[in-house]
Parts: sequence; C-alpha cells; structure tokens
Amino acid sequence: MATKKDTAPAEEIRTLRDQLNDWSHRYYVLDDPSVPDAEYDRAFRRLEELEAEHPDLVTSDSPTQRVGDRPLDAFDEVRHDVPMLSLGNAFDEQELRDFDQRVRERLDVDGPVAYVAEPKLDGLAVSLLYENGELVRGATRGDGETGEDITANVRTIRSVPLHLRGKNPPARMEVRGEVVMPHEGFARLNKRQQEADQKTFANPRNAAAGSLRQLDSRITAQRPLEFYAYSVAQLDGEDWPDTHSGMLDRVRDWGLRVNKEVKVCKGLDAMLAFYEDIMARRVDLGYDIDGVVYKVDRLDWQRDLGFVSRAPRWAVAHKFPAQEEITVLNEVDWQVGRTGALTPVAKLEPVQVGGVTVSNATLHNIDEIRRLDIRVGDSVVIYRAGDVIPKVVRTVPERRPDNAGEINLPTECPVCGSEILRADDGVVARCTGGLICGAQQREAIKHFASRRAMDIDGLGDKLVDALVDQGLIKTVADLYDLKAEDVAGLERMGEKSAANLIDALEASKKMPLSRFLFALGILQIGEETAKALAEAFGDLESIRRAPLLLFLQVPDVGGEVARAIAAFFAEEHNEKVIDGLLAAGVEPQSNGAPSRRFVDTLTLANFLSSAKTLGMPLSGVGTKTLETLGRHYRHLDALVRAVDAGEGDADTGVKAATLEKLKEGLGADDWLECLWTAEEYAAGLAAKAPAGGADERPLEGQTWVLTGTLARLTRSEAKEHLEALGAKVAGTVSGKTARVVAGESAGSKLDKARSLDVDVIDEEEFIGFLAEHGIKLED
Ligand code: D41
Repeated sequence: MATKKDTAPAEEIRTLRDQLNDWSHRYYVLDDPSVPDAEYDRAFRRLEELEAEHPDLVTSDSPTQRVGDRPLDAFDEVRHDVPMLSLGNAFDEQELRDFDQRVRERLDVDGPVAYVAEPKLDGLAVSLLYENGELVRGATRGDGETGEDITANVRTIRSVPLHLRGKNPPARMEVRGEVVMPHEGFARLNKRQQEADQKTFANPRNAAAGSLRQLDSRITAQRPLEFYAYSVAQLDGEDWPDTHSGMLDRVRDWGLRVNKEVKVCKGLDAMLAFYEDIMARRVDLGYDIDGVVYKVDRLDWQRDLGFVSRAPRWAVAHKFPAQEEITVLNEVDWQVGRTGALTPVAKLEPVQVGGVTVSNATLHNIDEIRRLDIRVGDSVVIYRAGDVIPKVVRTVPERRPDNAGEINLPTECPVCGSEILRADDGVVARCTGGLICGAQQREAIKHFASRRAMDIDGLGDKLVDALVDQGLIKTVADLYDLKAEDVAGLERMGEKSAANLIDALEASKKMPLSRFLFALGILQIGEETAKALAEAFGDLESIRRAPLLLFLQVPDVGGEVARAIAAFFAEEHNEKVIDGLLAAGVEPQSNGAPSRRFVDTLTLANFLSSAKTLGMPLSGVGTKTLETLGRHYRHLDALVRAVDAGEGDADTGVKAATLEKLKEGLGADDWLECLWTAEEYAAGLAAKAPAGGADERPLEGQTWVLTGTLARLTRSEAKEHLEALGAKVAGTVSGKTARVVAGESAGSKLDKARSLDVDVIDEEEFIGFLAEHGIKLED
C-alpha cells in the first residue's frame, strides 16, 4: 500500500513538470503560447504543492527551480574549454566586400559563398554547458579565456531550457549565445525602478549586464532577459552536421531559442540585401541590434579558414553606423518660429552620427538646458535614430573646460531685436515682434502656402527661403507679384515648374474664406475656428472691422482667442499685408452675408456677459441677472436710461443696488463705448443677414444635451436627428445649453439643467418637436 501511495505523486510531478516545460518552451522559445497564463499558473501551483510534500522528488530541471537561489559572495571563475572568440568588424560595404573576397581567395572558390546572416544582438555573450541534456553551467564570456560562473542567474531565464528537449541528448554540448533585454521589458523595468526610487538603466544592454551580474539570482529572476543561441562550441556523443545553419536547426530542436531572422545568404548581394532589410526593420524588432554577423555556412570551410589572433576568418560583424556620438557644443543659436516661440539649437563640432554628418541638434528649451546642466564648450552626447532630428542627450562632465559658458535666454529677439517675453505659466519664450519679425515673416509665408492653408502647389519651404533670401518677397502679399522669370532658376526650378507655380498662385486667389483666415497665421486660430469665423460673419471685411465683443459670440471662441483675433486686425502692419493681398486680386470665397443664427446671438444679454468675461468690473452681478436685464431692455440705450434712473425694477426683479454696480461697470474704462460699438455693428450685420424662417437648419448654433433612457429611439439616433437640424449635441449641461431632452431615470444632468434654468423636455415632447420639423420616427 505504502509504495502505491508514493508512486502517484511521483507520476503527477513528472507529468506536471513535462507539461509546464512544454508550455514554457512554446511561450518563451517559440513565441507561440499554447495555454492561457491562468492554466499555467494553476499547474505551477499544483507542482509547488506536491514538491513541498515530497522534497525528495524535486529535480533541478523543475520549473519551480528558476526563481533564484541564495545570494553568492562572489562568482566562481570559469575557464572556457574552447576560447570564446571575438569578431572582426566591417564598418562599410567595401570592408564587407573585402571580407568576402578574402574568404573566396583562401577557399579558392569562384562562385558565391553561402553565409548565415544573423542580426547582431546587442547584449552579453554567454556560454551554456549541457551534460546528458541537463544544464550544468552558465558562464559569461569574460576575456574569452576565463569568465564568471553565472549558473544560478541563467537558470532564471525562461528561454534557457533546464533540460534539452528530445530523447537522445548529446553527452556534452556547449552552446553560446547572447542574453538581451527586450525593449518592452526594459521600459517596464525602468518604470519599476523609478517608482521604487532605484537606479534606472541607460539602455537595454546595461540593464541586461547589470541583471546578469547580480550575486543575488532572485533579483535576476525578476528581470525580463532572453537568451538567443548563435553557435555550438563543443559537441560530444554525436556527429556534427555539415553546416552552421544545420547546427542552428539542431539547437532549435533541443529547445533553445534561435533568432527567427537568421537566414542563409548566397553571395555578397544577398548579404547586403539582408543588412539593408534588417536595418530598416531595426526599430520594430523589439530588441537592440547593432549590426549583422555573417558566418561561412559550411563547417568544413570554417575549419579550413581557421583563425587570426582570436577572431575567426570565417565570420565578420557588419556594424550599423553608431546612433550616439560625442562632440563639442560650440554655441547655442535661438531660432524663432512662426508664432515667435524661441527654440535653442545646439551648434556642434560636426560629427558622423548614424551615417550622416550632424552639426545642429535640438536642445528643446531653456528648462531642458538647465536640467541637463549644459554649457557652451561642453562635450555632449548626440543621439540620432532613423529620420528624427538629432538631440543632445547629456553632457560629459569630466570633459568640461574651465571656461565653459552658461547658456541664457536672450532678452531680445535675435532676428528683429524685439523684446522676448516668457509666459508666466510655461517654458515657451516668445518674440513680441509679430509680423515685423523677419523670422516670423518667413515662417508666416511657409504657413500661408502650406497644404491646409492656401495650398500653393510647388511653393515649398526651401523655395520660400530662396525667395526671401533673394529679396523677391517680404510678405505673403508679394507672392502675387511674382513673375515666372523671377522664380525660374531658383531652387532647381525649371521654366515649366516656374509657370506651374504662377498658375498655382493664381488658383489660390479663390480659396474659401476659412482657409484664407487660417492662412493668415493668426495666433490661436486653427482650421476649426477659422471656419466658424467665416461661417458667422460671411465675409472678410465684416471680420476685419468687427469689434472685440462680436468675436466672443462665435461658437467656441473664448476671451483669449477673441483678443488674439482683434489684436491681429488692429495691427497696422497686418492690415497692410491684407490690403496688399486684396489689391493683388486675392478674393476669398464666402457666403457674402452673416449667418442668421450668428446674428440672432448678437443680443444685449450676450454682449453684457461677454464683457464680463473680458473683465468689465461687475463683481456681484451674475450672468443670469445680466441676461434678465438684456432680455428685458433689449437695447443699450434703454438699459442705460434705467441704470441712470437708479431705481430697482419691479418687472425684472433686479435690485437698485445691482443696477448701481452695473452703472459702475459701464463707467469703467471704455466698456460703455465697447458695448455701443458692438450693438451698432451687430445692427449692421443683422441688416445683411438672410431673413429667418425657412431655415433648413433651425437649430444652428444651439447645443442640446441628451440624458436618461429614451424608449422610441436610441441616443445616437436622437443625436443624428438633432445634428441634421443644425444642433450640436454635448455631454454636459452648462449655462449655454439650449435644451435638455430628459428620458427615463435621468439623473444629475437633469438636476443641473434645472438648477441652471435650462429648458427641459421629455421624450414625448421631443418626438413631437421632431415631427414638427419633418422628422417622423418609425414604429
Ligand atoms: O548576435 C551576436 N551578438 C553574435 C555574437 C552572433 N550572432 N554571433 C556571434 N558569433 C561569434 C562567433 C563567430 C565567434 C561564434 C557572436 C560572437 N561570436 C561574439 N559575441 C561577442 C563576442 C563574439
């Protein structure tokens, strides 16, 4: 009986162990998970349980034995039976050509040689020794002769099998490969380190090295490391295959991970194609590589070729151009952008980074300069990846010269000499020179010509620079005076493209008003706001002369935006440019008349509350009161008379004390004048607006809110109907909400609507409303 009871757990442990090892192999080596994590975890816990009850049944290749062991005092030394060689480098195509040439000459072959091309993983070289299928030792490369025994650490790496797969493992086998940390795991590790106030790692390679050199393997066990096999150094108990690629296949069958990009390439062209391809896909691989390793595929040829001073003659590392370099910061230039924002640009001693010469790099802003403690004269590290702008990532403090100069924000614009202002809130420093600033002018022209603005085909940034440099244009208005012969010859412009440009300029004269407004580059005015302005006012002249309070009635325009628009058109220089454009024949296309619904919002009530928004001193006078007064008196003169009379009004319920405050407000600064101007201007617009009534979009300008459950239609149907009638549908109720449709069990939005006195209708009323507007619901 006793024996029977004991064989059952032994059996179960063996089954669980095999099952878990199998799943692990699928997951970590083949990247092809077969069961959900929960299933794995369950089996793992069951195995732990059984092993705890039967400690004698625990084997060293049990998946439970990867968690890490007690810390070591030091690593033991390991002498490599077969030295771990180094690799010769090829830094460019010619050097690779020379390598292939040498190989073919030595082998005395004419045709192309087959090489195995492997991505050169940027990690740490490691040796694994298996005896009768069992992992018995892991070691670092060290100096190639002796390394360190890191067995406990490599055992924690999931893609390192503790036992080789297959029935007849070799008596003894030493496999070599690279341990790397994938990008994703690296990012997670650094985040974790940061949160725990522990040191972060500069790159995945350092993180992998730091993790492998841990004396405490329990820490290594927490690190996301992967092992990729790339060669076999010893093999006893079975024959060698004929080729390196055949060897890698065998290694794969034993359950070790071999990089899936590895490929046999016949001859130089195939090798170069592999190099280009993998370099292009480099960022997507998920781990760092720094080149390609090519190895002669035939093992007999490898033996024939042999070694020169520790490096095989049959292999070479074709390196990618470095992505980081050190150079000296000579100077900092401040560039002024279209909006006047100042950006520091590092002027560098030219240096090759990633295959191109870099002499400028971005420094982002003055705060970044302070944070990195960068000074002029410093040696700095430049990073450049792919096509992105090179950046300065850090200084090398040891190399700082005594006379290194501090970097300061200029007080005057380096282009036009205007004052530089730094916004109270942020890091952005701006030139106040507006359109008189040369730098902003140049950027303004580029913006004007750009696709989303006036879409002037053929007028790219380089050509704009050339035109400005040649003194052919100063402002956007000058563009329309250009002749084909002016531009032919500039920036490789042929006669044909010069003629095309003139045609494109001609075509741009009839752009929609909204695009024209966007093209002017008014601060704060994006495409949406430009559209809203064009739609509301209907023509350019109405916008140019509109008083400030009018802009605030345009949907989505707040105080800051309104001020920016008014300031832009108040600037004489800008006016001149616009006049120039019109004189040159630019004719922005528009409705020609203000929209009815915009004109309908130009009420005294709205003007009063906008004035308050803009700072008219009215503390204690609420928006609701202003609206009540506005609705009651309708015109400013009536209101002014009531205010002057100073008596509270029985009709409005507004107290005398409140009117007194209003009187003070109207008396302050130019507010009364401001309101008069607005009202007068509004009257002029109203006269031009189409009559109301047969409006197809009766809800234009209104914002509705849907809340609660509707029975007859879905929310999105309701939304569509409302939008078809011109309304906007919002998610929150505010004082600007026109109406709330409250369905069944409406909650906080309904409460808010009530508290703000917003009109509320129920579903039945809503359906009736839709019907009145010609929308019938299906049953
Ligand atoms: O991916 C690598 N880093 C890599 C390194 C690779 N794919 N193959 C390699 N092959 C060798 C030889 C040809 C000597 C077996 C290597 C290295 N060596 C290597 N790694 C570090 C030093 C040498």
